[in-house]
Amino acid sequence: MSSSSEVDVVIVGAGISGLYQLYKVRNLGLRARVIEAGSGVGGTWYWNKYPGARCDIESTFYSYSFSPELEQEWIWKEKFTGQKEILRYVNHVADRFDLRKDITFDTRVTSAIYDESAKRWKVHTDSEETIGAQFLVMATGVLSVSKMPEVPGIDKFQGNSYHTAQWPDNGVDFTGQRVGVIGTGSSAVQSIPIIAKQASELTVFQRTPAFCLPAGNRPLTDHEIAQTKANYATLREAERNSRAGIPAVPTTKSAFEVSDDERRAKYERGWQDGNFIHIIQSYSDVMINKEANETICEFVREKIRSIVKDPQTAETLCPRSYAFGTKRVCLESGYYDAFNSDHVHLVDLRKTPLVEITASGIRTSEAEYDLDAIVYATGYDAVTGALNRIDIRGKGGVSLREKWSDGPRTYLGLAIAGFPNLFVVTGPQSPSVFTNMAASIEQHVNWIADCIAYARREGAAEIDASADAEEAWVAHASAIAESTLYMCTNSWYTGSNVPNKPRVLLGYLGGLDNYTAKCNDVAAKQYEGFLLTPVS
Ligand code: NA7
Repeated sequence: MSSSSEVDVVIVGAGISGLYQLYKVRNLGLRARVIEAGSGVGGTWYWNKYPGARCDIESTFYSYSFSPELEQEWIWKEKFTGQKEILRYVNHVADRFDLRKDITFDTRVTSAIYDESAKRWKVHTDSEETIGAQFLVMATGVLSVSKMPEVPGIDKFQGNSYHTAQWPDNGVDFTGQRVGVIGTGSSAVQSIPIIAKQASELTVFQRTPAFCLPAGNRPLTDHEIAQTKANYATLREAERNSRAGIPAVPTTKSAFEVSDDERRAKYERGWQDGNFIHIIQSYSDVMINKEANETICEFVREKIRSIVKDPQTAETLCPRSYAFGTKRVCLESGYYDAFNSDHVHLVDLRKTPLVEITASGIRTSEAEYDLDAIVYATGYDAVTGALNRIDIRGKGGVSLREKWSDGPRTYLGLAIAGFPNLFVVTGPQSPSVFTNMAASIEQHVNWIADCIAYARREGAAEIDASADAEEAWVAHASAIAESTLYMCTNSWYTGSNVPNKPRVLLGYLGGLDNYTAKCNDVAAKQYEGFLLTPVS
């Protein structure tokens, strides 16, 4: 039965972004509804229950900073937190701030249509509800639409198939099974060592090898936990003022201004620390100059050769076709070592491409592999995927899909010209994907809440990014992207993992610090680049 209701703000998604956005708009005294497709809170951490799922940012920084009380009462026990513990934390936050009462679970938003005369959004759900709201915040996440490979026969397989992003709640026991894993990104790198411990035979189908650093995950000592708690304010300040949402000392030195030994020692510290961001930021030119970047690539390749005993397998695992850091670097816990086991095999799909999935397994151009289970660790339609799934129509009935047919266009990654009163958390052309996501999320949500408060204070019915401001931001973001090595690599960062997706860098590379300064400046100048329409 259809129903309708009216609120001030609709928020789509109850992950880390959506929950905090709800908290913030409630504090403005606004009525809000959150619509969430899952049966619980957590977003990415709700869905990604695959074995070994773990955050690649240290727990000290991958958490909310808005509540000092929460920071003090919650204890992160490990250096890098696993999925279950993050989900426990997000559920704790939902309870502690009494957020659940405004969240509707198991419901998808199907369309959002802007009513120009009422200057309000009409949000439709798959449970036939229509919710009217002045503001619409898309907190749909960057890795929330999973992607299967474009290979024939997927439905023919008679064994069990799993995508890492839709893992069964009760887990999977692969004991005694012949398992195939397709993909070698972060999800595969994290799950393979665990699947290898159970499976009788594990075959990994690799198209592009990943650069991996050892996570070096370990329990935090009581002293470390106490130190973090005593210094949270300073740590958070450093986090916010950093390029990637993790405190780091920026350098203006080229990789070639130092000796080979000094350079290696720096990379070694990043390697030992499981800190790929420190390596990416180690020298000023490593992400813009191929030769400088190659010094990191070769450092990692040497490490791979030192871990993986079979020289042929080691070479196949060595990335060569792209620059370090231009695909998300993976943190591994026994990934490379897994290939030292006799029952773990590596298939190089560059040499013997995937032909089809058959009833009994996987066929490449060279061989047929009989399997009991296939794990698809084949990634996501990232950043724009979840937004484009919803039929979003702004002024003049223009659909967001049409507007973005040549690639996403936003102002600050937060607003879209012609789509008034709509905001995006972790949107395209925001720095989120290149940062500690938690730090970016808080910055975005705070800014959006302030902007909504401003519009209401000003008595505006509508606040819309101007086409000029959007144009300038897109040009600025793409000029930075073009000056780096990121655009040379096919990855989800550039949208090139999805057929026919426009090849555009989906994040902003100017740094979270500079980006925050720009956003603050826009706000200080009465939301420069936005057009306000008064209530008529
Ligand atoms: P990723 O990083 O996008 O990895 C997907 C993997 O799947 C990658 O190795 C792909 O190879 C591979 N893939 C995708 N399609 C195919 C086909 N058709 N054939 C063979 N191999 C294929 O996704 P993840 O889930 O691992 O990680 C996503 C993010 O989560 C990660 O970046 C972290 O931020 C956390 P390709 O590289 O395209 O050749």
